[in-house]
Amino acid sequence: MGLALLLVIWLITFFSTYFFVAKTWWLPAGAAAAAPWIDHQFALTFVLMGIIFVAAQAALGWVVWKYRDQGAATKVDYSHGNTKLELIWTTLTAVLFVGLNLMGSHVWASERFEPAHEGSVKVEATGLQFAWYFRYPGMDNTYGRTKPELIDASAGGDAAVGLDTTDPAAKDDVVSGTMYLPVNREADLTLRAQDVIHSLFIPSMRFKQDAVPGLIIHMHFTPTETGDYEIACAELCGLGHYKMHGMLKVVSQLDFDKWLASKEAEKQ
Ligand SMILES: [Cu+2]
Repeated sequence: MGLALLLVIWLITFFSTYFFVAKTWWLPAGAAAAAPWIDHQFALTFVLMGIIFVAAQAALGWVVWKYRDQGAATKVDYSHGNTKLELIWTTLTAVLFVGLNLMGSHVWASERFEPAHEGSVKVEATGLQFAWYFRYPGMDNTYGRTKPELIDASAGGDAAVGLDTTDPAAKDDVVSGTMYLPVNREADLTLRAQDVIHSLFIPSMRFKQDAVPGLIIHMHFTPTETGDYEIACAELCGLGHYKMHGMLKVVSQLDFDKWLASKEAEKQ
């Protein structure tokens, strides 16, 4: 029985680890400026935790087998354990945990707490059940006023975000169901949510941030390769959560300008 348990524990461990080593379900290739940093941090965390996980499970299997019932009717005695060993592994875990957090905090904070660079392109992402809308401030680079009472999700477009068209700053605002961004230019993102918490997840951009009702959250990232990238909602936000899918099209500056101009023309 002890041997059978050892085999089961080891088999589950090695079988499940295999998929991570073989990268069966891995992230798509990174296409943002911060992707190499984030991937490095991600890989480092994974390798360290993987080694610890495999070692701990291997040891568990071995202990289960070594201390199996061997039929001897000796009395079991209580052991407190080993204080020195407990201190060592608790300290090591704390050092590892705090260390990894400190290493990653720079990348994390630089996208959130530092403002976007001059010349970045402004985009506002609004999450609602169950779609993403993206708003561009237009020529004046100023977002027009929005009002909750003007929100009409079923109408889509301007009404979906509750744009107040009487505001002069709103005249040139462009609302789109697809996110367009020029390549190699920083995107200055503003995240909003209308109903419940959503999470804007663009795996190729290594971007994931919650959108919370009542909060305006700023973040920025720089796409470095043109192409079409999937957007998902990474927060279980209701029955239609699975279909809260969008697309990000990273295009040249010229194509971006053309697209924005055509959307402006549509509004006139
Ligand atoms: Cu959602």
